[in-house]
Amino acid sequence: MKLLEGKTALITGVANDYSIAWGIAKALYAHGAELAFTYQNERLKEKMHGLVKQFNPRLVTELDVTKDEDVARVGQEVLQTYGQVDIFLHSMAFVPKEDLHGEFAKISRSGFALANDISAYSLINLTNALLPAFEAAGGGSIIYLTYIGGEYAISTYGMAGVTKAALEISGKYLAQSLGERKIRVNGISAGPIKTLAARGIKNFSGLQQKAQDFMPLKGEMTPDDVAGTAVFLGSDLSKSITGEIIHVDNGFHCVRG
Ligand code: 0WD
Repeated sequence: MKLLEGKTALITGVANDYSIAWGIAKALYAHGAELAFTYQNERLKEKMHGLVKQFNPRLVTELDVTKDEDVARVGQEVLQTYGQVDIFLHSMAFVPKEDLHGEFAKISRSGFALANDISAYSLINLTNALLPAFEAAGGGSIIYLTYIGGEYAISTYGMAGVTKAALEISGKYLAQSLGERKIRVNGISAGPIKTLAARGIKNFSGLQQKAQDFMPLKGEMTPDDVAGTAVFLGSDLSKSITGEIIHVDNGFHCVRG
């Protein structure tokens, strides 16, 4: 039996077919989920429609999480199109370059606010917009992507780590407040994976190599390596797990050299 048969998943954060969200979308679909997609802006519209055609999605819609009207509209569109939602994948992040690469003490007020708005607050406001659709399903599973730089200071990750700490604790408070409605909220803390967002991080290859040297399980990680955990968290196999963060990082989190 397919683990996600009869479930509908909203996938955010596909920028291209290197995105972690893309690897997860493929796996959710293979396990029987029906998919809906968002893309960040008009510029990506045509490319996204071409990319996701293979999943026959009924909804492919624009979503800039800094716009309240986009967030509210997506919640309504999901409910109108599918009548419910069972899985929401949050796979988005942004930090202005100057606040990612500069000296940490020099992070700007506006950069701090924007980075947290896009990377962390979006989990809260999108969840809120999707509540009617989750309620129609009688519960569901929210899955977000995070990184160990939210737990420890990792050089070159800086402000992005601050947003991950905010995202992770937001996930736990959401888990607490939505538990009665059978909505679960869990994070996947992924190891370094070469994507568009990763390329924005200074010396990402160096960081990736350093992590790989320490990882108990060897080898470069890909989105497909993360996808199985998303299938598990989206499925009823994990029905008693919420407020959790699973490290899918070849074991990097458990070693200190
Ligand atoms: O090593 C990595 N790649 C890791 C990534 C390790 C651990 C965690 N993560 C996290 C990221 O922080 C992010 O939360 O995984 C998530 C997905 O990241 P990704 O797959 O590495 O990156 P990417 O393919 O670039 O997708 C992120 C997307 C954006 O792409 P851009 O073009 O900015 O690189 O986030 C989306 C956008 O599609 N995004 C937005 N979506 C809606 N509204 C917005 C926005 N304002 N800003 C960015």
